Amino acid sequence: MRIMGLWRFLKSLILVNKEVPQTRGMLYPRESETREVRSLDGIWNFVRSDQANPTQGVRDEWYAKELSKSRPTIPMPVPASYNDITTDNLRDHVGTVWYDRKFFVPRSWSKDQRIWLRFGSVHYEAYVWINGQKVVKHEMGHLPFEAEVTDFLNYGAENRITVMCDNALIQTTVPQGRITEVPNDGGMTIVQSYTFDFFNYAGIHRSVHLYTTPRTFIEEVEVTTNLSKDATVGEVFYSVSVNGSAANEADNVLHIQANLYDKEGILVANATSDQKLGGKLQVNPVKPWWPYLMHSEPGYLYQLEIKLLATNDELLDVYRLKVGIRTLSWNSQQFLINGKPVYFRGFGRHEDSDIRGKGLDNALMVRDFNLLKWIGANAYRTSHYPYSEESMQFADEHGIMIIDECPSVDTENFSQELLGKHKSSLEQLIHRDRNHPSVVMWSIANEPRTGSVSADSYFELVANFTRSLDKTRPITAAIAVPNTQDKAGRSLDIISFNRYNAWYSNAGRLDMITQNVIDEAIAWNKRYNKPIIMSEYGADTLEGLHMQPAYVWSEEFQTEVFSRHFKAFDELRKKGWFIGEFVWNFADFKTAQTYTRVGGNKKGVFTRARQPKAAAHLLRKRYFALGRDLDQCSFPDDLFTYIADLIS
Ligand code: GCB
Repeated sequence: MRIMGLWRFLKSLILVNKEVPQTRGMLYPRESETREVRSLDGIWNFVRSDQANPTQGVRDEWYAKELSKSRPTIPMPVPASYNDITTDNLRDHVGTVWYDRKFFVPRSWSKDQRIWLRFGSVHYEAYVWINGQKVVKHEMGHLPFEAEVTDFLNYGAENRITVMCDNALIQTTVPQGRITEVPNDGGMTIVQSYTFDFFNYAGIHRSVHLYTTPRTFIEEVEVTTNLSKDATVGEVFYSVSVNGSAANEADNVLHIQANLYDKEGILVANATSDQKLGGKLQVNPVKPWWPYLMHSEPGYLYQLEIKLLATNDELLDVYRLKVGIRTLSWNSQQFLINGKPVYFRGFGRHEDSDIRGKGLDNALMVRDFNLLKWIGANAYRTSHYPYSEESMQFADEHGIMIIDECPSVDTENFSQELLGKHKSSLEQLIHRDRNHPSVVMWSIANEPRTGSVSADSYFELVANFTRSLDKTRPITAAIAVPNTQDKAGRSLDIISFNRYNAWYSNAGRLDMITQNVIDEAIAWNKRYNKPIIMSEYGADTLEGLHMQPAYVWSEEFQTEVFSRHFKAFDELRKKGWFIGEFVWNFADFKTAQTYTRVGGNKKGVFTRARQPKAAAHLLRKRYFALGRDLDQCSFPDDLFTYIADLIS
């Protein structure tokens, strides 16, 4: 046993940099004059496998016919997590579940085009069949995947799609978990455990689309932007990849016509590509993309129209996407957008709500953005996994800055296989999100166990890999080990730390917050000479529980905890290298069952139903005060409640 342990330890020290599979395509499905999009969202049929026999459905080929022919099915909404839909213990199911539904493909789609099937995300692993034939397999929640299904479909006829989804997390999945078999009253049962603090919701979490492309089509568009020093001239660099036979014909020189339109739909720049299908558009005068409250017109987006043309100028394909023109830069003290230093004021969040779990919900998304703007936040971290593409587009539109986090949380037991998956999660994330102006930083992990020796080379490899994919954004990770033990910080550009003073340490001691926060931030900065963010702080709070003097779990306590942190942050801001404060959490959210959680994690500033707790009003005053002081924003009329004309 001890020899095995030693061997595992030694192996973890000699991690090597292996290639990871490269994502292709995956442009967000959009209609155009050359493309059609259909949604497969709705009510699907659902079967759970026997926990003790998770591969039975594959062996018995449940995908070969309708699921209802193999097992009784129940209705299941898509998109949604399946866990909280039923009244039985589906919530705690471990292993595989099955979905199917029928759909029609119009006869017109059979003509000279390609059909793609795209999932916004399935957690955690998905196997997909069309009419009984396997079309794609994908591992990793929260990220999209797609497959061409042109040759699998019946045109002008009915089709069947079957999905098997596996929620099991083990030591080499991202995130990690453990599956154990333990005795229960009925004999033995399978139990999923994990150390991270949110419920492992599973299922078809985001929309399922069928979309068409021409035979030769725009497969990828990559955009980067630049601004002149005086911010009057903007540049948009685009690079396009094309897929299809026309791309390989020697006498057919494909080219791109790129047109850029402003918000009013006026053409402000156009260009024809070079032979590599890339080029530059210049906008003069430009309206840069600014974060919310940093400018009177935040989130300014242009529309980039990409037209793929054949030699004879025949139009082959058209794809449009929104583009924000901005620059990012950073040094050992600051993070700057369009040359202006940024002070982040925001939240760690979760995709989580009652009943639908982590399922995409447009009503919830719009409500959340309304609350973010109401409270004066300018940023959030996608703790602890990539959020929906729809929410990324919304953040672009509203000027909310995003620290974009991959699904690596509480990472430990660093192995070669885990490293490969971790890198793949970042590759998929960056491929998906690289064109979003709202994405200003990559977070490569949350609370990894960076005290261990093997974390050193592991995070160096992960950070270098991330940099090799995108040099335009800085890299961070939210670290919780004491700075004296940490081994990952040297590989990052910006240090984020999570700490729960007066909660997990010195519970209830409001007098032990301010100085501890100041001391710890200074220590991180001294150790690494990099900008510092406090990426998590907070206190569980039961809405409606009031206690004076403040007592843990009460609304008064959360308010006081925030206020003591604000004091520390204001001290730290004077130092020049402290660049942001993020409350944990935006809203209450569900976790695994433990005696420290009452119906879930209650550190939300908003309840799970998205109503403010008392501390929300305090936080709102602070975020707007910071906005006015740092970015000259104005106050909303209702920020302060009239008390008496004795008080100004
Ligand atoms: C943390 C984690 C977060 C937890 C939070 C808490 O440090 O990053 O996922 O939810 O603490 O409330 O315990």
